[in-house]
Amino acid sequence: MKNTKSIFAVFMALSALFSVSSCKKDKLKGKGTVKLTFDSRAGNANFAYGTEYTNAAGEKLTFTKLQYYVSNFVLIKEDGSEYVVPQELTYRLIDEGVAGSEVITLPDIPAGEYTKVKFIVGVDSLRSTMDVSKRTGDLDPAGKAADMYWSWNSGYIFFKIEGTSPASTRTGNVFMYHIGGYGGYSTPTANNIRTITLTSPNAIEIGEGRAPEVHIYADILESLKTPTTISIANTAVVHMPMAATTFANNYADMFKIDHVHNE
Ligand SMILES: [Cu+2]
Repeated sequence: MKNTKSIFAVFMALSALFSVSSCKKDKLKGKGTVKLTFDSRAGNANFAYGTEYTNAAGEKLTFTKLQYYVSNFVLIKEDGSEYVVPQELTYRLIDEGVAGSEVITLPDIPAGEYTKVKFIVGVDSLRSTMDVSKRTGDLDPAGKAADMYWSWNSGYIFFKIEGTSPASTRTGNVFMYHIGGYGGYSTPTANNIRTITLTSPNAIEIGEGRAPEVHIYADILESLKTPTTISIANTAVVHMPMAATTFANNYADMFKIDHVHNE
C-alpha cells in the first residue's frame, strides 16, 4: 500500500515537472482571456458581512454593505506597452452581496506576459455624462445602478460602505460612507476618481488556450485609513463629493495583486 502511494506520488511529481517545462516551452500566441478576482479583505482577515472588525481609530465596526465600481482596465507589459480593454466591457459593480460580481473576465487580450493592471475606481466623467442608452448593465440607473446613483446631481456613487458601530452617534449606531464625484458638474466639485496601478508579483501569461486568474486583494479597512484615519465617532455619514475626497485618497491604496494563477 505504502509502495503504491509513493510510486503514485513520484508519478504525480514527474508529471507536474513535465507540465511546467512544456508550459514554459509553449510560446504565448493568439489571444486569451484573463480573469480578475477582487477579493474583499479586512486587513489580514477575510471580509464578511456581520463580522466585527476594529478600524485604525480603534473603533469596533460591522459591515452590512459594500459596493464599488471599477472600470477602464489597461494591461501593461514589462516593456511598458499597454493593452487598453475596450471601454464598454470594463464597467463593473462589485457587490459583496452578489456572488460572482467580484470576478471580472476580460476576453480577447493579445498574447504576452503582462506585469501590471491599471484601472479606475469609479466611472469616468465622459461615461457619467453619456445618454442613459450608453449606460447599460452595471451602469443602468434604473437597474443595477439604482442603489449607486445620485439622481440629484447626476452622478454615480463610486464606493459605498455601510454598517454599524458602537462609536456612531447616529440612530441605530449606523455609519454610511457614499463616495462619488467625477468632477464634471456645472458647479465645480470634487473629482474622486482614482487611478490604480497594480504590479503583479509574477508575470500574467496570457495567450490562446490559457485563462490566468489575477487574485486582487481589496482591503476594505484601508479605505478608513492612510493617509487619513477616519473616526466613526467624528464622521459617521458622508454622502457629498466634497466631503468624500478624504475617502477617495484612502481607497486609492487599498488594492494589491496578491498572486496570479497561470493556467
Ligand atoms: Cu487565488
